[in-house]
Amino acid sequence: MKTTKILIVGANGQLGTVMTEALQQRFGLANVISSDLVNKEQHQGAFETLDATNYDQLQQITVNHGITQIYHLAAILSASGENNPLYTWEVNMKALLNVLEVARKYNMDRVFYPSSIAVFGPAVNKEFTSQDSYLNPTTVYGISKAAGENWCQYYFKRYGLDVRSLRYPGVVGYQSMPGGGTTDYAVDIFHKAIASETYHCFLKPDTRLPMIFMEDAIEATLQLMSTPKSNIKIRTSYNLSGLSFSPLELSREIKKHIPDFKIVYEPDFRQNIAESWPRKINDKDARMDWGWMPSYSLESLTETMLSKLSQKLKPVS
Ligand code: NAD
Ligand code: AKB
Repeated sequence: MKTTKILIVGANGQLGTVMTEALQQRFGLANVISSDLVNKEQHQGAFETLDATNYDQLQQITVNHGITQIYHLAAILSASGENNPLYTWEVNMKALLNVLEVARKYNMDRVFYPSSIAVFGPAVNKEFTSQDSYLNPTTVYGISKAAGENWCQYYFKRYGLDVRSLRYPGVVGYQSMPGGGTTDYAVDIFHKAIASETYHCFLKPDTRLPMIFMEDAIEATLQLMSTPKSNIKIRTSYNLSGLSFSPLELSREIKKHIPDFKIVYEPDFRQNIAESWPRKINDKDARMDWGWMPSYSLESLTETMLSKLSQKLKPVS
């Protein structure tokens, strides 16, 4: 049996930072190679500088390290994507196709591709969006993720490549900062609350969105990737649910711990993006096929974010 050697593409990002550590713990430091556009020296173990839109670089790293699995996390997210639509399409699609091609050519065991709730648009039942809802995304990011999911299924059906994917909701974690998404407010708000600053929220108070705590997002990914192949019935991408809340509900929960916390609402272009997305996700297929069950509620997410961030951001005396 060959040793599992994992390449993480986009390892410096919000998810990559935490995913790298989780995979290193599970597979050993020597078997996980992190990569991104620049080396910020934030990871233990081997790091490779990689622009995933460059096939030759990706191939070289694959050969040099004998890579058997790729976790492809690099992307331009929803809000940043709207500032430069064609560049976003170019990065999101080219990088994915390079990953799929290199994985096919080198007969890799498995590939992980994160999709998003952004694949959904105005056509769905927003209150409980089911797996097979019609996809009519309104952002270039959502369009690229919907196309990406279909490419993953194509590589599975045509070449037998074992690509697995999750439609993550907005990820909330204390370990890293989010990068250019519409759900970023749900992390930023905690940083302001702890700094005793007013939070200027770019969404309206009642904008409820699907979210997931970082620990749950990582657990779901590891669970999906270790499930026997025969249990994976969906080869586009699995709906995944954690919890749902609005800025008003989150701010009320924060105020239970920090009564003086203040939030003001100044919606911008991200409001339209948020309004095009589901408010709650139905993930019954993930629960049925590989036993998914989230652990965090709004109460436990808020408590954990506040206590972990307070420890992390405490001034050194
Ligand atoms: P992020 O923006 O924080 O990180 C993305 C990383 O990709 C960055 O470190 C960036 O430098 C890197 N990158 C960009 N272009 C690259 C390129 N050409 N080559 C190599 N690296 C490149 O994103 P994230 O929040 O960590 O998200 C990871 C993945 O999960 C993305 O595919 C995203 O669409 C998906 N996702 C994230 C969320 C969320 O809430 N964080 C929700 C749904 C889906
Ligand atoms: C974003 O807001 O763009 C991401 C996502 C939900 O895909 N967090």
